[in-house]
Amino acid sequence: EHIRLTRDGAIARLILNRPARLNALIRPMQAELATALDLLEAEPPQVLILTGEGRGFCAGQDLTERYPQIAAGEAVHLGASLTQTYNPLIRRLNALPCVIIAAVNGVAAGAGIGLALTADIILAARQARFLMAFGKVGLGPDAGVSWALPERIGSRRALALALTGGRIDAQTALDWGLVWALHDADDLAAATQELALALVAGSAQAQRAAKQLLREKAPSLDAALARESACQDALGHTDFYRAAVLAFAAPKPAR
Ligand code: LHQ
Repeated sequence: EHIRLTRDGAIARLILNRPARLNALIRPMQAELATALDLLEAEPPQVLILTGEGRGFCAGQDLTERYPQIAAGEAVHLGASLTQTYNPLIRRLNALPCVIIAAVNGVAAGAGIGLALTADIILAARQARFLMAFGKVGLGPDAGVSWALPERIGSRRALALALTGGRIDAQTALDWGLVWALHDADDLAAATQELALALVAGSAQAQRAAKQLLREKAPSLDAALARESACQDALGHTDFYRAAVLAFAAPKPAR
């Protein structure tokens, strides 16, 4: 099994598990990811942790997969591969209502960056690297990277990285706002778990609303204000909000 999906209460973990190839993506792995997404969609956790087994996060598309075809002089159809496998995967991860934390334990290259960018919060090991490997193999950015990377680090930095096939280290990723926090490799799993636990102590509905409001930018201030009002109206009816107000504002018993 190239993908492991585990659950611990409201926290789910999706682990890329092909460590000998730095979790490079092959077809059976894509199929397993699709099955994992079926389960996550049917019963969404409050928090999903996305991480890689071994010393890599995800080295992107497995470059050996199409070797036989290319060596035999046959045509390869990357567009079909994207529309049939990568695009649905990225779309489905983005559409999950839960908070997604990516724990980038090592190198993220090519489509591996696209996977990390589906997360709401990215934590990384100090030795993690983000490598725009697409250019090196003569391809353009895919797996949502052309949309999500400029949104995180700005269009000029994203373009320069894409043009040079450049890599940034974890510290630069932190400085550029791609990553929320860095941890020593040995501490990353524990720090991720700690963040996940802090999140599940919060209101799932409020987190869902924050995701909706912030990930899809409203076209105007008025549209944003209208969306905020609608969300807040719904959240005002939740037990979480009512209990928090009661706990905060109840008159203190006289001493
Ligand atoms: C790999 C890979 C790999 C196979 C490491 N494939 N074996 C999407 C959809 C549709 C079509 C096409 O494209 C895309 C988008 C993409 O993702 S394109 C980008 C594809 N990825 C890359 O070009 C990255 C290629 N890998 C590397 O440049 C290096 O391996 C990095 C910089 C990631 C890691 O370097 P090192 O830390 O020095 O590790 P390593 O190179 O020794 O890798 C360990 C093993 O993993 C090694 O195998 P070996 O048998 O020698 O131990 C690598 O061959 C294998 N591996 N990435 N993408």
